[in-house]
Amino acid sequence: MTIFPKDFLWGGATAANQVEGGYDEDGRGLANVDVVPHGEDRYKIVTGEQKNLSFQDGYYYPAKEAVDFYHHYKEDIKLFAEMGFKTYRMSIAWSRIFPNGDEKEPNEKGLQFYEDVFKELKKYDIEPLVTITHFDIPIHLIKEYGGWRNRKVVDFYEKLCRVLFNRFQGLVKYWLTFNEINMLFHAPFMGAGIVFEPDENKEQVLWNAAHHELVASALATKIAHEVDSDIQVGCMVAAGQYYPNTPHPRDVKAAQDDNRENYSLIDVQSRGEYPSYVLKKLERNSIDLPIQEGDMKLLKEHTVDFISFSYYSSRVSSGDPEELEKVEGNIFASLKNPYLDESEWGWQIDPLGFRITMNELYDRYKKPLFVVENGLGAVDKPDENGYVEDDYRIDYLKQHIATMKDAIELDGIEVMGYTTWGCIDLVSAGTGEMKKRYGFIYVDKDNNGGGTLERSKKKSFDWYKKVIKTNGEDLETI
Ligand code: P53
Repeated sequence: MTIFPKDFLWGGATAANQVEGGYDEDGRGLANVDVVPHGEDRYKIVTGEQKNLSFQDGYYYPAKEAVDFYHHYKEDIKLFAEMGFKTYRMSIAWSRIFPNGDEKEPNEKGLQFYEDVFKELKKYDIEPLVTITHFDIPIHLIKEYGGWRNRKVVDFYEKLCRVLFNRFQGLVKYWLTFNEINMLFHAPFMGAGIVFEPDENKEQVLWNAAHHELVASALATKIAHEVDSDIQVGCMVAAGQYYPNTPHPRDVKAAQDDNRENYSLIDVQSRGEYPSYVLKKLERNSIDLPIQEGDMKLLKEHTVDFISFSYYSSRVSSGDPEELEKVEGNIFASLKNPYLDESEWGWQIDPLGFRITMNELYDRYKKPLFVVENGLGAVDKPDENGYVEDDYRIDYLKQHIATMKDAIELDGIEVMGYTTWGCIDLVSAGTGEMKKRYGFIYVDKDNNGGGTLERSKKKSFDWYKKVIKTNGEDLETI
Protein backbone atom coordinates (compact mmCIF):
# COMPACT_ATOMS: atom_id res chain seq x y z
CA MET A 1 0.00 0.00 0.00
CA THR A 2 1.24 3.45 -0.88
CA ILE A 3 -0.19 6.81 0.16
CA PHE A 4 -0.56 7.92 -3.44
CA PRO A 5 -3.38 6.03 -5.18
CA LYS A 6 -2.10 3.26 -7.43
CA ASP A 7 -3.33 4.95 -10.62
CA PHE A 8 -1.84 8.33 -9.64
CA LEU A 9 -0.81 10.24 -12.77
CA TRP A 10 2.84 11.23 -12.36
CA GLY A 11 4.37 13.21 -15.17
CA GLY A 12 5.55 16.51 -16.57
CA ALA A 13 4.05 19.54 -18.29
CA THR A 14 4.83 21.86 -21.20
CA ALA A 15 2.99 24.28 -23.48
CA ALA A 16 3.08 24.41 -27.29
CA ASN A 17 4.56 27.89 -27.64
CA GLN A 18 7.27 27.19 -25.07
CA VAL A 19 8.59 23.95 -26.60
CA GLU A 20 7.45 23.37 -30.17
CA GLY A 21 9.06 25.98 -32.40
CA GLY A 22 8.29 25.28 -36.08
CA TYR A 23 6.24 28.46 -35.95
CA ASP A 24 5.68 28.64 -39.72
CA GLU A 25 5.82 24.95 -40.64
CA ASP A 26 3.16 22.83 -42.29
CA GLY A 27 0.70 25.66 -42.66
CA ARG A 28 0.79 26.94 -39.08
CA GLY A 29 -0.50 30.50 -38.73
CA LEU A 30 1.02 33.24 -36.62
CA ALA A 31 -0.11 33.48 -32.97
CA ASN A 32 0.14 36.12 -30.23
CA VAL A 33 2.81 34.10 -28.42
CA ASP A 34 5.11 34.11 -31.47
CA VAL A 35 5.47 37.88 -31.52
CA VAL A 36 6.29 38.32 -27.83
CA PRO A 37 10.01 39.14 -27.67
CA HIS A 38 12.64 38.43 -25.06
CA GLY A 39 13.81 41.60 -23.32
CA GLU A 40 12.47 44.68 -21.64
CA ASP A 41 9.46 45.35 -23.90
CA ARG A 42 8.04 41.92 -23.14
CA TYR A 43 6.10 43.00 -20.07
CA LYS A 44 4.32 45.91 -21.82
CA ILE A 45 3.39 43.60 -24.67
CA VAL A 46 2.06 40.67 -22.59
CA THR A 47 -0.05 43.06 -20.52
CA GLY A 48 -1.64 44.51 -23.67
CA GLU A 49 -0.23 47.99 -23.07
CA GLN A 50 2.01 47.98 -26.15
CA LYS A 51 0.62 46.85 -29.47
CA ASN A 52 2.88 44.41 -31.28
CA LEU A 53 1.26 42.06 -33.76
CA SER A 54 4.17 41.22 -36.05
CA PHE A 55 7.92 40.57 -35.95
CA GLN A 56 10.04 43.73 -35.61
CA ASP A 57 13.74 44.20 -36.39
CA GLY A 58 16.08 44.28 -33.45
CA TYR A 59 14.15 41.83 -31.29
CA TYR A 60 14.67 38.14 -30.55
CA TYR A 61 11.54 35.98 -30.54
CA PRO A 62 12.20 32.82 -28.51
CA ALA A 63 8.99 30.97 -29.45
CA LYS A 64 9.91 30.76 -33.15
CA GLU A 65 12.19 27.80 -32.51
CA ALA A 66 11.78 27.25 -28.75
CA VAL A 67 13.41 23.85 -28.06
CA ASP A 68 12.15 22.45 -31.36
CA PHE A 69 9.88 19.79 -29.88
CA TYR A 70 8.22 19.88 -33.31
CA HIS A 71 11.13 17.87 -34.68
CA HIS A 72 12.37 16.21 -31.48
CA TYR A 73 9.12 14.87 -30.04
CA LYS A 74 10.00 11.20 -30.50
CA GLU A 75 13.31 11.60 -28.71
CA ASP A 76 11.70 13.67 -25.93
CA ILE A 77 8.80 11.31 -25.35
CA LYS A 78 11.25 8.40 -25.17
CA LEU A 79 13.03 10.20 -22.34
CA PHE A 80 9.71 10.89 -20.56
CA ALA A 81 8.92 7.19 -20.87
CA GLU A 82 12.31 6.30 -19.42
CA MET A 83 11.41 8.33 -16.32
CA GLY A 84 8.21 6.30 -16.12
CA PHE A 85 5.75 9.13 -16.90
CA LYS A 86 2.13 8.06 -16.61
CA THR A 87 0.95 11.33 -18.13
CA TYR A 88 2.31 14.16 -20.23
CA ARG A 89 0.66 17.57 -20.14
CA MET A 90 0.98 19.48 -23.39
CA SER A 91 -1.02 22.04 -25.32
CA ILE A 92 -2.41 22.44 -28.81
CA ALA A 93 -1.20 25.39 -30.88
CA TRP A 94 -4.55 26.72 -32.12
CA SER A 95 -2.93 28.24 -35.22
CA ARG A 96 -1.67 24.81 -36.35
CA ILE A 97 -5.28 23.62 -36.52
CA PHE A 98 -6.90 26.84 -37.75
CA PRO A 99 -4.04 29.06 -39.01
CA ASN A 100 -6.21 32.20 -39.00
CA GLY A 101 -8.77 30.94 -36.52
CA ASP A 102 -11.83 31.64 -38.68
CA GLU A 103 -11.40 29.16 -41.56
CA LYS A 104 -14.11 26.68 -42.46
CA GLU A 105 -11.83 23.65 -42.59
CA PRO A 106 -8.98 22.71 -40.27
CA ASN A 107 -5.39 22.30 -41.43
CA GLU A 108 -4.85 18.55 -41.80
CA LYS A 109 -1.10 18.76 -41.24
CA GLY A 110 -1.61 20.40 -37.88
CA LEU A 111 -4.04 17.68 -36.80
CA GLN A 112 -1.69 15.01 -38.07
CA PHE A 113 1.17 16.38 -35.95
CA TYR A 114 -0.83 16.04 -32.72
CA GLU A 115 -2.17 12.65 -33.75
CA ASP A 116 1.44 11.50 -34.22
CA VAL A 117 2.39 12.88 -30.80
CA PHE A 118 -0.58 11.19 -29.09
CA LYS A 119 0.21 7.88 -30.79
CA GLU A 120 3.82 8.14 -29.74
CA LEU A 121 2.66 8.66 -26.14
CA LYS A 122 0.30 5.67 -26.37
CA LYS A 123 3.24 3.52 -27.41
CA TYR A 124 4.61 4.01 -23.90
CA ASP A 125 1.23 4.03 -22.10
CA ILE A 126 1.56 7.72 -21.35
CA GLU A 127 -1.83 9.39 -21.01
CA PRO A 128 -1.96 12.82 -22.67
CA LEU A 129 -3.39 15.70 -20.62
CA VAL A 130 -4.11 18.40 -23.15
CA THR A 131 -4.58 22.13 -22.66
CA ILE A 132 -6.69 23.50 -25.50
CA THR A 133 -5.32 27.02 -25.18
CA HIS A 134 -2.17 27.81 -23.26
CA PHE A 135 -1.79 31.58 -23.72
CA ASP A 136 -2.26 31.30 -27.50
CA ILE A 137 -4.69 32.65 -30.08
CA PRO A 138 -4.18 33.16 -33.82
CA ILE A 139 -2.97 36.70 -34.59
CA HIS A 140 -5.71 37.06 -37.20
CA LEU A 141 -8.37 36.74 -34.48
CA ILE A 142 -6.73 39.64 -32.66
CA LYS A 143 -6.33 41.87 -35.73
CA GLU A 144 -9.77 41.16 -37.15
CA TYR A 145 -11.89 40.66 -34.03
CA GLY A 146 -9.93 42.09 -31.08
CA GLY A 147 -9.29 38.72 -29.39
CA TRP A 148 -11.50 37.35 -26.61
CA ARG A 149 -13.26 40.71 -26.08
CA ASN A 150 -15.32 39.68 -29.11
CA ARG A 151 -18.12 37.11 -28.79
CA LYS A 152 -17.33 35.72 -32.25
CA VAL A 153 -14.15 34.20 -30.84
CA VAL A 154 -16.35 31.88 -28.75
CA ASP A 155 -17.65 30.37 -32.00
CA PHE A 156 -14.16 29.89 -33.39
CA TYR A 157 -13.04 28.22 -30.17
CA GLU A 158 -16.12 26.01 -30.18
CA LYS A 159 -15.25 24.90 -33.68
CA LEU A 160 -11.70 24.15 -32.63
CA CYS A 161 -13.01 22.02 -29.75
CA ARG A 162 -15.39 20.05 -31.95
CA VAL A 163 -12.56 19.24 -34.33
CA LEU A 164 -10.21 18.23 -31.51
CA PHE A 165 -12.65 16.09 -29.53
CA ASN A 166 -13.86 14.24 -32.60
CA ARG A 167 -10.50 13.71 -34.21
CA PHE A 168 -8.77 12.62 -31.01
CA GLN A 169 -11.58 10.58 -29.53
CA GLY A 170 -10.07 7.52 -27.84
CA LEU A 171 -6.63 9.13 -27.83
CA VAL A 172 -7.15 11.90 -25.27
CA LYS A 173 -9.17 11.51 -22.09
CA TYR A 174 -8.14 14.59 -20.08
CA TRP A 175 -8.61 18.12 -21.43
CA LEU A 176 -8.11 21.56 -19.86
CA THR A 177 -10.02 24.41 -21.49
CA PHE A 178 -7.81 27.45 -20.67
CA ASN A 179 -4.42 27.56 -19.03
CA GLU A 180 -4.43 29.76 -15.91
CA ILE A 181 -7.69 31.46 -16.79
CA ASN A 182 -7.07 34.11 -14.11
CA MET A 183 -3.96 35.20 -16.06
CA LEU A 184 -6.21 37.24 -18.29
CA PHE A 185 -6.39 39.85 -15.51
CA HIS A 186 -2.60 39.98 -15.17
CA ALA A 187 -1.32 39.46 -18.71
CA PRO A 188 -4.31 40.19 -20.99
CA PHE A 189 -2.42 39.77 -24.27
CA MET A 190 -1.27 36.29 -23.28
CA GLY A 191 -4.47 35.32 -21.51
CA ALA A 192 -6.99 36.71 -23.97
CA GLY A 193 -5.30 38.29 -27.01
CA ILE A 194 -6.21 41.74 -25.66
CA VAL A 195 -4.45 44.91 -26.79
CA PHE A 196 -5.95 47.94 -25.07
CA GLU A 197 -7.08 50.91 -27.12
CA PRO A 198 -6.20 54.31 -25.68
CA ASP A 199 -8.75 55.55 -23.13
CA GLU A 200 -10.95 52.49 -23.09
CA ASN A 201 -12.36 51.07 -19.88
CA LYS A 202 -9.91 48.26 -19.24
CA GLU A 203 -11.96 46.58 -16.56
CA GLN A 204 -14.91 46.35 -18.93
CA VAL A 205 -12.75 44.88 -21.69
CA LEU A 206 -11.31 42.29 -19.29
CA TRP A 207 -14.72 41.19 -18.05
CA ASN A 208 -16.03 40.93 -21.61
CA ALA A 209 -13.11 38.62 -22.38
CA ALA A 210 -13.59 36.72 -19.11
CA HIS A 211 -17.28 36.07 -19.76
CA HIS A 212 -16.51 34.89 -23.27
CA GLU A 213 -13.83 32.50 -22.06
CA LEU A 214 -16.18 31.15 -19.40
CA VAL A 215 -18.93 30.55 -21.94
CA ALA A 216 -16.39 28.95 -24.29
CA SER A 217 -15.14 26.73 -21.48
CA ALA A 218 -18.66 25.56 -20.61
CA LEU A 219 -19.37 24.88 -24.28
CA ALA A 220 -16.18 22.86 -24.55
CA THR A 221 -17.16 20.84 -21.50
CA LYS A 222 -20.60 20.18 -22.95
CA ILE A 223 -19.28 19.10 -26.34
CA ALA A 224 -16.56 16.91 -24.81
CA HIS A 225 -19.10 15.01 -22.73
CA GLU A 226 -21.41 14.62 -25.74
CA VAL A 227 -18.63 13.24 -27.91
CA ASP A 228 -17.45 10.79 -25.27
CA SER A 229 -18.78 10.42 -21.74
CA ASP A 230 -15.37 9.11 -20.63
CA ILE A 231 -13.69 12.45 -21.28
CA GLN A 232 -12.88 14.54 -18.22
CA VAL A 233 -12.55 18.29 -18.50
CA GLY A 234 -10.79 20.53 -16.01
CA CYS A 235 -10.44 24.22 -15.31
CA MET A 236 -6.96 25.58 -14.59
CA VAL A 237 -5.93 28.40 -12.27
CA ALA A 238 -2.61 30.01 -11.34
CA ALA A 239 -3.00 29.26 -7.64
CA GLY A 240 -0.97 30.23 -4.59
CA GLN A 241 -2.65 31.26 -1.37
CA TYR A 242 -2.50 34.95 -0.39
CA TYR A 243 -1.52 35.39 3.27
CA PRO A 244 -2.26 38.53 5.29
CA ASN A 245 0.90 40.54 5.98
CA THR A 246 -0.13 40.91 9.66
CA PRO A 247 -3.15 39.81 11.75
CA HIS A 248 -4.55 43.31 11.31
CA PRO A 249 -8.13 42.72 10.06
CA ARG A 250 -7.46 45.18 7.25
CA ASP A 251 -4.68 42.86 5.98
CA VAL A 252 -6.80 39.76 6.47
CA LYS A 253 -9.53 41.38 4.37
CA ALA A 254 -7.00 42.31 1.68
CA ALA A 255 -5.82 38.70 1.53
CA GLN A 256 -9.41 37.47 1.31
CA ASP A 257 -10.09 39.89 -1.54
CA ASP A 258 -6.98 38.79 -3.40
CA ASN A 259 -7.84 35.12 -2.99
CA ARG A 260 -11.35 35.76 -4.21
CA GLU A 261 -10.15 37.65 -7.25
CA ASN A 262 -7.84 34.76 -8.03
CA TYR A 263 -10.64 32.22 -7.77
CA SER A 264 -13.37 34.35 -9.33
CA LEU A 265 -13.29 32.66 -12.74
CA ILE A 266 -12.82 29.06 -11.62
CA ASP A 267 -15.68 29.69 -9.17
CA VAL A 268 -17.86 30.00 -12.28
CA GLN A 269 -16.30 27.01 -14.03
CA SER A 270 -16.68 24.80 -10.96
CA ARG A 271 -19.92 25.97 -9.38
CA GLY A 272 -21.73 27.17 -12.49
CA GLU A 273 -22.50 30.72 -11.43
CA TYR A 274 -20.85 34.04 -10.78
CA PRO A 275 -20.15 34.51 -7.07
CA SER A 276 -22.00 37.36 -5.35
CA TYR A 277 -18.77 39.22 -4.54
CA VAL A 278 -18.02 39.49 -8.27
CA LEU A 279 -21.52 40.62 -9.22
CA LYS A 280 -21.53 43.29 -6.49
CA LYS A 281 -18.11 44.58 -7.46
CA LEU A 282 -19.08 44.83 -11.13
CA GLU A 283 -22.25 46.66 -10.17
CA ARG A 284 -20.31 49.16 -8.04
CA ASN A 285 -17.87 49.76 -10.89
CA SER A 286 -20.63 50.03 -13.54
CA ILE A 287 -19.30 47.05 -15.48
CA ASP A 288 -21.78 44.98 -17.48
CA LEU A 289 -21.21 41.33 -18.27
CA PRO A 290 -22.00 40.68 -21.97
CA ILE A 291 -24.52 37.95 -21.11
CA GLN A 292 -26.58 36.51 -23.96
CA GLU A 293 -29.66 34.36 -23.76
CA GLY A 294 -28.84 30.85 -22.60
CA ASP A 295 -25.42 31.73 -21.15
CA MET A 296 -26.33 31.35 -17.49
CA LYS A 297 -27.98 27.98 -18.11
CA LEU A 298 -24.96 26.80 -20.05
CA LEU A 299 -22.59 27.85 -17.26
CA LYS A 300 -24.79 26.15 -14.68
CA GLU A 301 -25.17 22.88 -16.53
CA HIS A 302 -21.64 22.33 -17.75
CA THR A 303 -19.27 22.68 -14.86
CA VAL A 304 -15.86 21.05 -14.90
CA ASP A 305 -15.06 17.53 -13.70
CA PHE A 306 -11.88 18.43 -11.86
CA ILE A 307 -9.82 21.41 -10.71
CA SER A 308 -6.30 21.76 -12.04
CA PHE A 309 -3.83 24.39 -10.95
CA SER A 310 -0.26 25.61 -11.02
CA TYR A 311 1.54 26.25 -7.76
CA TYR A 312 4.96 27.86 -7.46
CA SER A 313 4.62 30.12 -4.47
CA SER A 314 2.34 31.62 -1.86
CA ARG A 315 1.79 35.40 -1.84
CA VAL A 316 1.38 38.13 0.78
CA SER A 317 -1.33 40.83 0.76
CA SER A 318 -1.63 44.05 2.68
CA GLY A 319 -4.39 46.58 3.20
CA ASP A 320 -1.89 49.20 4.34
CA PRO A 321 -1.14 51.74 1.59
CA GLU A 322 2.43 52.25 2.84
CA GLU A 323 3.19 48.54 2.71
CA LEU A 324 1.62 48.27 -0.72
CA GLU A 325 4.37 50.48 -2.10
CA LYS A 326 6.82 47.68 -1.37
CA VAL A 327 4.91 45.14 -3.44
CA GLU A 328 7.19 43.18 -5.76
CA GLY A 329 6.85 40.88 -8.71
CA ASN A 330 5.67 41.65 -12.18
CA ILE A 331 2.82 39.39 -13.13
CA PHE A 332 1.61 38.48 -9.63
CA ALA A 333 2.20 41.25 -7.09
CA SER A 334 3.24 40.18 -3.60
CA LEU A 335 4.98 41.51 -0.53
CA LYS A 336 8.05 39.62 0.65
CA ASN A 337 7.42 36.95 3.23
CA PRO A 338 10.28 37.18 5.79
CA TYR A 339 9.86 33.51 6.73
CA LEU A 340 10.55 32.14 3.25
CA ASP A 341 13.55 31.61 0.98
CA GLU A 342 13.26 32.64 -2.62
CA SER A 343 14.40 31.42 -6.03
CA GLU A 344 16.95 33.23 -8.20
CA TRP A 345 13.98 34.97 -9.83
CA GLY A 346 12.58 36.10 -6.47
CA TRP A 347 9.75 33.54 -6.33
CA GLN A 348 9.17 32.67 -2.69
CA ILE A 349 9.53 29.01 -1.85
CA ASP A 350 6.74 27.68 0.34
CA PRO A 351 6.09 23.92 0.37
CA LEU A 352 3.57 24.12 3.22
CA GLY A 353 1.75 26.81 1.24
CA PHE A 354 1.20 24.13 -1.41
CA ARG A 355 -0.76 22.03 1.10
CA ILE A 356 -2.61 25.13 2.33
CA THR A 357 -3.56 26.01 -1.26
CA MET A 358 -4.76 22.45 -1.96
CA ASN A 359 -6.96 22.57 1.13
CA GLU A 360 -8.42 25.91 0.11
CA LEU A 361 -9.28 24.56 -3.34
CA TYR A 362 -10.74 21.32 -2.03
CA ASP A 363 -12.80 23.04 0.68
CA ARG A 364 -14.13 25.44 -1.91
CA TYR A 365 -15.05 23.03 -4.71
CA LYS A 366 -15.10 19.47 -3.37
CA LYS A 367 -13.86 18.21 -6.72
CA PRO A 368 -10.74 16.17 -7.43
CA LEU A 369 -7.58 18.23 -7.81
CA PHE A 370 -4.92 17.81 -10.48
CA VAL A 371 -1.58 19.54 -9.88
CA VAL A 372 -0.53 20.42 -13.41
CA GLU A 373 2.42 22.74 -12.71
CA ASN A 374 4.96 22.93 -9.91
CA GLY A 375 8.70 23.40 -10.10
CA LEU A 376 11.77 25.54 -9.66
CA GLY A 377 13.14 27.86 -12.34
CA ALA A 378 16.90 28.00 -11.82
CA VAL A 379 20.21 28.59 -13.59
CA ASP A 380 21.85 25.24 -14.41
CA LYS A 381 25.54 24.72 -14.99
CA PRO A 382 26.10 21.64 -17.16
CA ASP A 383 29.44 19.80 -17.30
CA GLU A 384 31.04 18.93 -20.65
CA ASN A 385 28.57 16.05 -21.11
CA GLY A 386 25.55 18.22 -20.44
CA TYR A 387 25.05 16.70 -16.97
CA VAL A 388 23.68 19.04 -14.29
CA GLU A 389 23.89 18.39 -10.53
CA ASP A 390 20.57 20.04 -9.78
CA ASP A 391 20.17 19.20 -6.09
CA TYR A 392 18.36 22.52 -5.58
CA ARG A 393 15.63 21.35 -7.95
CA ILE A 394 15.39 17.91 -6.34
CA ASP A 395 15.12 19.62 -2.97
CA TYR A 396 12.29 21.92 -4.10
CA LEU A 397 10.31 19.10 -5.70
CA LYS A 398 10.93 16.71 -2.81
CA GLN A 399 9.55 19.18 -0.28
CA HIS A 400 6.50 19.93 -2.39
CA ILE A 401 5.72 16.28 -3.10
CA ALA A 402 6.04 15.61 0.64
CA THR A 403 3.38 18.19 1.51
CA MET A 404 1.15 16.92 -1.31
CA LYS A 405 1.46 13.52 0.32
CA ASP A 406 0.34 15.07 3.63
CA ALA A 407 -2.62 16.66 1.87
CA ILE A 408 -3.67 13.20 0.70
CA GLU A 409 -2.86 11.29 3.86
CA LEU A 410 -3.73 13.81 6.58
CA ASP A 411 -6.36 16.01 4.92
CA GLY A 412 -8.01 13.39 2.72
CA ILE A 413 -7.77 15.39 -0.48
CA GLU A 414 -8.44 13.58 -3.72
CA VAL A 415 -5.52 14.27 -6.07
CA MET A 416 -5.56 12.78 -9.56
CA GLY A 417 -2.00 13.48 -10.53
CA TYR A 418 1.04 15.70 -10.49
CA THR A 419 2.94 17.10 -13.46
CA THR A 420 6.07 19.15 -12.86
CA TRP A 421 6.39 22.27 -14.97
CA GLY A 422 8.89 22.23 -17.82
CA CYS A 423 9.92 18.57 -17.49
CA ILE A 424 12.22 19.37 -20.38
CA ASP A 425 13.90 22.81 -20.41
CA LEU A 426 11.77 25.34 -22.25
CA VAL A 427 11.26 29.06 -22.86
CA SER A 428 10.07 31.00 -19.81
CA ALA A 429 6.59 32.48 -20.23
CA GLY A 430 7.29 35.37 -17.90
CA THR A 431 10.68 36.49 -19.17
CA GLY A 432 11.27 34.73 -22.50
CA GLU A 433 14.57 33.39 -21.19
CA MET A 434 16.05 29.91 -21.68
CA LYS A 435 18.27 30.48 -18.69
CA LYS A 436 15.34 30.00 -16.31
CA ARG A 437 15.24 26.21 -16.45
CA TYR A 438 12.79 23.76 -14.90
CA GLY A 439 13.67 20.46 -16.59
CA PHE A 440 14.86 16.98 -15.73
CA ILE A 441 16.24 17.11 -19.26
CA TYR A 442 18.75 19.79 -20.19
CA VAL A 443 18.49 21.41 -23.62
CA ASP A 444 21.56 23.09 -25.05
CA LYS A 445 20.12 26.44 -26.00
CA ASP A 446 20.79 29.93 -24.67
CA ASN A 447 18.88 33.18 -24.20
CA ASN A 448 19.90 34.50 -27.62
CA GLY A 449 19.03 31.43 -29.65
CA GLY A 450 22.51 29.81 -29.70
CA GLY A 451 23.11 26.12 -28.91
CA THR A 452 22.91 22.66 -30.46
CA LEU A 453 19.45 21.76 -29.06
CA GLU A 454 21.05 18.56 -27.79
CA ARG A 455 19.22 16.88 -24.89
CA SER A 456 20.92 15.44 -21.78
CA LYS A 457 19.78 14.06 -18.43
CA LYS A 458 20.21 16.03 -15.21
CA LYS A 459 20.64 14.46 -11.78
CA SER A 460 16.93 15.08 -11.12
CA PHE A 461 16.09 12.73 -14.04
CA ASP A 462 17.05 9.60 -12.13
CA TRP A 463 15.61 10.99 -8.91
CA TYR A 464 12.17 11.59 -10.44
CA LYS A 465 12.31 8.16 -12.08
CA LYS A 466 12.70 6.64 -8.61
CA VAL A 467 9.87 8.77 -7.20
CA ILE A 468 7.53 7.50 -9.90
CA LYS A 469 8.74 3.91 -9.59
CA THR A 470 8.00 3.87 -5.85
CA ASN A 471 4.72 5.77 -6.38
CA GLY A 472 6.00 8.66 -4.28
CA GLU A 473 7.14 6.55 -1.33
CA ASP A 474 10.87 7.15 -1.75
CA LEU A 475 11.67 10.85 -2.11
CA GLU A 476 15.25 10.66 -0.86
CA THR A 477 17.99 12.23 -2.92
CA ILE A 478 20.24 9.76 -4.70
P1 P53 B 1 7.88 31.28 -15.99
C1 P53 B 1 3.60 33.86 -13.62
C2 P53 B 1 3.18 33.47 -12.37
C3 P53 B 1 2.60 32.22 -12.19
C4 P53 B 1 2.44 31.38 -13.26
O1 P53 B 1 6.55 30.72 -15.34
C5 P53 B 1 2.85 31.78 -14.51
C6 P53 B 1 3.44 33.00 -14.69
C7 P53 B 1 3.88 33.44 -16.04
O2 P53 B 1 5.20 33.77 -15.96
O3 P53 B 1 2.65 31.00 -15.59
C8 P53 B 1 2.79 29.61 -15.55
O4 P53 B 1 8.00 30.60 -17.31
C9 P53 B 1 2.46 29.17 -16.96
C10 P53 B 1 3.62 28.61 -17.71
C11 P53 B 1 4.90 29.24 -17.21
C12 P53 B 1 5.09 28.86 -15.77
O5 P53 B 1 4.00 29.32 -15.00
O6 P53 B 1 7.69 32.73 -16.10
O7 P53 B 1 1.35 28.33 -17.08
O8 P53 B 1 3.40 28.80 -19.08
O9 P53 B 1 6.01 28.91 -17.97
C13 P53 B 1 6.38 29.35 -15.13
O10 P53 B 1 8.99 30.91 -15.06
